[in-house]
Amino acid sequence: MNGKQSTPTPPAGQELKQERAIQTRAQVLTAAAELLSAKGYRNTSMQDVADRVGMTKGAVYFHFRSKETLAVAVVQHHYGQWPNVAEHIRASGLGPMDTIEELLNRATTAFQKDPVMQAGARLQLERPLIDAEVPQPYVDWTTLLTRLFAEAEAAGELRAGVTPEAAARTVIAAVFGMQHISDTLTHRADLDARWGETREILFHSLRGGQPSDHV
Ligand code: LUB
Repeated sequence: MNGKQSTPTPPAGQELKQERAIQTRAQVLTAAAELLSAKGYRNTSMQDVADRVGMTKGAVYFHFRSKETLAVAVVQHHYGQWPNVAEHIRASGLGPMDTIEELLNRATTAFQKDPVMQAGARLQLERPLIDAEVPQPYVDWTTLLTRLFAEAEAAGELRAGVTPEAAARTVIAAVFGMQHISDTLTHRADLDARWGETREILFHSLRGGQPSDHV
């Protein structure tokens, strides 16, 4: 900061209004994610979103100028939260490899409980239907995990001969495939069990160096 005040402080009333607008936008996003994850892109209308959130269609359009924009925002949000979650876990004192495991535990829980995560996954499968620039799938997660695996390597936690990039790509392939198969076959009812076995096999082959106190 250079000490120069670049944005004048808005009057209190205006701040409140902005705060409410942010909250409303988040409510619309959540309602849209619930509908999109359950019914898919084609069968969800802006009117459905408005009805679910108890607003007029015009009010929804004020926050998202099209269904395409809303779908893209849901997908962006589905990726956007994870770097912060990773940082939070890392800051809690876990080492890099344990951080990766915990991050994926949380992603698995999100696949079961978070409509934004579920909608994001569904929208990526439906991306040919969406006439907008939907973020490229897999790349954000691969970037995030590559960074964490590089830290694991530096800490001597990554098995010798495994590169951070290959580890990241392999983990994302496994986790994406695992949750997709679980969704297709059981609507993710068996996701905990499938993640448990995937995690054991993956991390057994990824962890290296001297045995740590990890159990
Ligand atoms: C993640 C999905 C669903 C990967 O990265 C992605 O694009 C993902 C949808 O494409 O899960 C696993 C964390």
